[in-house]
Order: sequence, then structure tokens, then C-alpha cells
Amino acid sequence: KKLMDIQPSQLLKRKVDADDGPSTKKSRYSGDEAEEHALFRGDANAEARALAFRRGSATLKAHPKEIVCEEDLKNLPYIGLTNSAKAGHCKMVAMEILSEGFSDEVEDVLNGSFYKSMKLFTGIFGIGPQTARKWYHDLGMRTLEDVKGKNISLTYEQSLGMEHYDDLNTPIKLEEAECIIKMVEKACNEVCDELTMTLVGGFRRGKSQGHDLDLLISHPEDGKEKGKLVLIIEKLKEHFIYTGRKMDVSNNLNKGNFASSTMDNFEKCFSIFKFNKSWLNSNLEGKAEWKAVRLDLIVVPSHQFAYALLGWTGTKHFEREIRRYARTEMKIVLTSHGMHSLDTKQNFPAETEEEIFQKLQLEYRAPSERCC
Ligand code: 8DG
Ligand code: MN
Ligand code: MN
Repeated sequence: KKLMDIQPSQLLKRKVDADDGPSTKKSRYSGDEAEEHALFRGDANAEARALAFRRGSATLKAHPKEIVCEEDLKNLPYIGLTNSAKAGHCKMVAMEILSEGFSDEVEDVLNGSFYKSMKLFTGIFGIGPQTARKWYHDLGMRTLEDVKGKNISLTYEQSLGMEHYDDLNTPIKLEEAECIIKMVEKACNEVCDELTMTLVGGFRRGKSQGHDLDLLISHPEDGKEKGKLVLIIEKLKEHFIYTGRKMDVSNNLNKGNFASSTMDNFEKCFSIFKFNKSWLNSNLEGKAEWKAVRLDLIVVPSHQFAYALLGWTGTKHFEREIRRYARTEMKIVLTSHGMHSLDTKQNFPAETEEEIFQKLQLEYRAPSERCC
């Protein structure tokens, strides 16, 4: 790739759509790399460093105007406006990109053996940064061949992760998602015709592809959603490779790649679905060609629905920041289950996302605007 052909302004241009908007396609970096590298390293202050990079990158992506020179960085929070070593670091990287079209520092990270191996290993379903780091540092492993060859003991989930590595690292396309949505919807209806199914995650934010498909399942009457997940899974059982119930769902989240505050107690299933390619390609009719796809099903009671919707739409950074804002500025604890006053413990029920924003005295942001 000829880096110099890319205009710096394109690299830093606002993302119009969502995470996979036009500017990312043109740019050399997604904006995630520096954050990811910090989390991979997992050393002292890694989380704070990762957050600083995420904030810097989010600021650039959300900026309404093109950034073309150093002057444009001056008034940006977490970059030119914030006076800290970490903000200074973000500014330095941004300036390098502005003048060179790329950053030597980021290039070094991307081309480094550590980042490459960590990226490979954490791409395995069931492997988080902690295990990946151990493999890299303690066992000297570098490639997937090493994982296969070294007689490593893998959990059942991890062995599925290895078996379906390529599929699970191929993005799910919108058409594929739509197909699965219809099937889950049908199964929900068969279980109980009042069940509702709502698309969340990246696809709700308008992304055209994703690493998984996230669906909320609910019932208009509180409590009637209970126990329905097993029945839905039973209806679809021939289409599942794995239904996640044996996995400790909190496991991955504790490995430092994700704020633990986003964990919740909903009945859920982090599954692997068997997507039959003939559903989209009639030429394959009758052939057993399929692809493994990650599917998350989350069951939520009606009175918590608006909060679950907000909490599961993402992005992770948006969730982290709105929760931090709620706590520090409004003295309100916000989760995917609800919201309560830090002092009085009073609960605030809400029927819609709009109401939640209102209660927090925030201007409403549509899902497509929650992409930072
Ligand atoms: P992608 O799948 O398209 O790559 O992106 P995404 O849809 O934004 O990411 P995701 O990993 O599927 O997470 C979607 C949202 O779900 C995210 O903003 C945080 C929220 N979330 C919770 N609880 C949990 C949980 O226990 N695990 C995960 N992975 N996500 C959770 O509220
Ligand atoms: Mn998702
Ligand atoms: Mn998910």
C-alpha cells in the first residue's frame, strides 16, 4: 500500500455512517490500534493508556469538520485541549499522520511480532488477552500453528474457536444477519407469539457488517420472558454449533479488554450459529455449505427494556462514557438494567431511550451517532 497516496485529511475525516463509514475504508488505521496494543500489553496503567487513545480517536472521529493542520487539533478535548502526557501523546500521533500520512509509532506496533500474535490469539473464541499474553511470553508461541502443535490444553469453547477460526474472523454481512434475524423471529413466534425481538449492537448503529449479531428478546408483560430462551434455542437446535451455557460469560470481560461495569445479569446466550450459505445463494441449494457465525441472544424483562436497548447498542466506548458522565456529573448509576440515584438510591423507570437521555439532561443521540 502506498501510504503517501492517502490524503491526511481523509485519515482524520469524520466517520459519516458508523464504525465502518467511508473514512475508515480509506484510512490506514481504524483508530483502534493504539488502544488495542495497550490492552494487549496489560502492564501498569495499560487501561488508562488505552482509554486515552480511545478518547483521542473518538474525538477525531466525531469531529464535524475535516482536520487538516495542527491548528485544528488545538481545541480538541483529549488531544490539544487536555493538558496531560497522554493527550500530548495522542496529539503527537495525530500530527505525525497529518504530516506524513502515517505514524511511525503505530506502524511499529502493527508490524511488531507481539501485536501480530496477540491479534491472532485473541481472535480465537474464548481466548482473552491474559491467556494470549501467557502464550506469547511464557510459551514462546507466535502463530496458530503453534497453538495447534504445542499440545496446549484448550477448553471446549477454545477448541471450537480454533476449529471455526476463519469463519468467526470473517465479518457477518447485513444480508446474513437479516436471514438469521428472520429465523430467530420465527422461533420466538412459535414459542410465544407475544415475544419481541430487537436488533442491537453494531447493526443497530447502522453498520453494514459486524463480528457478531446481537438480539434482545422480551415480552410486553414483565416476567413472561422467563424461561423462554431455552425453548427458542430448542426450536433452532439443528442450527447451533454451540449455545454458550457452559461458558463463564464474565470470563472474557474480566481480561481487561472491556470495562467490567458493562456486565449485566440478563439471561443470555453467547452462541455460535450455523449459517447455511444456501439461504442466500440458491445455487447452493441442497449443499451442506455453511459458515459459523457468532450470535448473542439476551432476554430482558419489559420494565428494563429501554435500559437494555441503550446498554446493548454500544459502542463500548459510548456506554463507558455515558455511564461515567451519569455517575460523575449527575450522581446517577446507569446500567443495562436501570438507573438510580447514587445518594437516595431512588430508581428512575424509563420506557424509551429518549427518556433516559432526558433524565440525564443529554441531547438525544440516535444509534448511528453513538459510534465513537
Ligand atoms: P460488532 O459486534 O459489530 O463488532 O460490534 P458491537 O456490536 O458494538 O460489539 P459487541 O461486542 O457485540 O457488544 C455490543 C454491546 O453489548 C456493547 O456495547 C456492550 C454491550 N454488552 C453488555 N453486556 C455485555 C456482555 O456481557 N458482553 C458483551 N460482549 N457485550 C455486552 O451490555
Ligand atoms: Mn455485536
Ligand atoms: Mn455481542
